[in-house]
Amino acid sequence: MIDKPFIPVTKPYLPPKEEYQAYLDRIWQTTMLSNNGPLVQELEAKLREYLGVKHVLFMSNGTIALQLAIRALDIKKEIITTPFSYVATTTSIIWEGCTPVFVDIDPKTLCIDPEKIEAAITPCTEAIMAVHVYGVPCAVERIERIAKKYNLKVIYDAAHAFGIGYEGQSILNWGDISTLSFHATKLYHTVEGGAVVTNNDEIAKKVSLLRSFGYVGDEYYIAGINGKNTEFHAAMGLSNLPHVAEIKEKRKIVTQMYDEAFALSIKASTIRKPTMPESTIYNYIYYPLVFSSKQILEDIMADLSTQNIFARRYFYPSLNTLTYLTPQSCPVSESMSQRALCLPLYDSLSLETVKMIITICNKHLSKYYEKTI
Ligand code: T4K
Repeated sequence: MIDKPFIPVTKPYLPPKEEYQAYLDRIWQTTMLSNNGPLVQELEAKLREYLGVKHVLFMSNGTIALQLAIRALDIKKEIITTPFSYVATTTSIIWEGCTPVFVDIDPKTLCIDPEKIEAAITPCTEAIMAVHVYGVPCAVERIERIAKKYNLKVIYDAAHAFGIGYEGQSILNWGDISTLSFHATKLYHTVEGGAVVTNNDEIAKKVSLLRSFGYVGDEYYIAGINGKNTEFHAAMGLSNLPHVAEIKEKRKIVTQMYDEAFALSIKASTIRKPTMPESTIYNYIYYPLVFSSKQILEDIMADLSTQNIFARRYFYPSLNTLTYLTPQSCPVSESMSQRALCLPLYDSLSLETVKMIITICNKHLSKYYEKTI
């Protein structure tokens, strides 16, 4: 047992208890606990305004949001998707009875490579499900052009893209649907939770029905499911929302410390950070580094763990290699997933700990740096 504080890759923000309690008092007054209660409605209204989008449908998690997105768009066959993501991106496609067709990623952004999408389109392709991985915006304009040309639907898994701005507006305004995750490990959370975001009234109406068993009153319209979330989760979301700016600011400070400390290694190409368009307003959700070899990553992870510090291999393995799928080749993603590591990043992470993480990383990086000069 190591006698050192446990430093995980992330730690949830918790709001001042009295702010959460004030919302709980309202639940005790109304005794509405679930089924689209007043706090869920208030949260959805505040999120619409905060995110600058037309419809936000609060869900029980980000995975059901992806599944309902697929259902609402009536997709049944092939979905072109990225292999570099959390496993839920792929499993949601499988759970909806569709086939994931993997297109390799752009080594610079780590998002789906738009240059490779057209070659993967078949008569069975119905949609593109891309991920703004680590909050890095996908090549949305090019994806839109391809989707128009081949009459495909576009779903953005925006689980990491809460509050991301691109070209002067929310990144969530692209595609037919974007989905969010409000899981405890996210920058903004509702303990468990997620959302479907769309600017299309018809889609919003259908998702709303699908989320709640497919009926309203005595009218049963479609075969829905239970994707609802509760008043308690909405209360956490309402309590956390006013603190997002301060959470982001603290994460930004840590990010800048890492950036400065690793500048030399980035220059020497011992490590790389995913690049994003200049117009991006970032949310500081992750601090990913891509090392020049798997060995450096493993050495650093092992050394950090001796100090009870746990960086995480988001995202490993590359999803095209999942054993329950028909093998498909995506060499860039396979290589990146061997070498990508997220360092601890959260608002309450002490700057002393950040310095320790930097010292450990640089001890290893300098060895490789010396070898290259
Ligand atoms: N699409 C994408 C691109 C996603 O990244 C995700 C989820 C989804 C879709 C699906 O959304 P959800 O259905 O989950 O809403 C985590 C999260 O469970 C998952 O939400 C997230 N992405 C994924 C990237 O990461 P793990 O396996 O890394 O979580 P875990 O439990 O190991 O937590 C990491 C560290 O955080 C722990 O070492 C300690 C700390 N922690 C965690 C929790 C849950 C806390 O301090 N408190 C906590 O309550 O998956």
